Amino acid sequence: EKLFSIPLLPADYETYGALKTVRRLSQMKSLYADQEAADRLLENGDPVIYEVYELPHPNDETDLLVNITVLYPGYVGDEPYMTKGHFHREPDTAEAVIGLSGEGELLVQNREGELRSLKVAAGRISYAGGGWAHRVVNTGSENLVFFAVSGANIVHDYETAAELNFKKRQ
Ligand code: PAN
Ligand code: ZN
Repeated sequence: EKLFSIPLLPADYETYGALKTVRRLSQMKSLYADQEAADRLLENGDPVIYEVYELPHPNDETDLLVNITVLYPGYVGDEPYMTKGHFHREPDTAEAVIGLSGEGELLVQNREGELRSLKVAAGRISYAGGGWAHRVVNTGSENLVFFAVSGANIVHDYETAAELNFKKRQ
């Protein structure tokens, strides 16, 4: 359905048929700097780092992707929990992140290697134009919940972004 109005809450998204993707540490371990700390965490289970709620949508250039992400608080060594991070490939279009609760940073890096950090908090919009790989880091002690909107025809390029190794600098 191309007309809807629902609350910007994970539970309402699920009721509306959102696909929920759960990202655990084991699925993104290599992205963290401290591999020994990651191994120690994995000995005691496999913590959920974040969950993405994606409404069903046509992969159409005339539509929008309107995801909610719940990024949990925590650390791998001294590095806060973060999303995997990606570029948008074909087309390399922008993304806006709107904070719903909690606090953190939108880390972005371009293909020239320039690294920038934009604040994410409730009631704020952070905007990354095309050409910026983007990842969100939870620097607080509560869930960081954010809404992200981009064109619906993007393809996520995780591989190139993983090579950047863009990190929260302490
Ligand atoms: C966001 C992200 C979401 C999860 O909706 O997809 O926060 O992060 P990763 O996709 O990097 O695992 C977005 O940027 N969409 O394009
Ligand atoms: Zn994106």
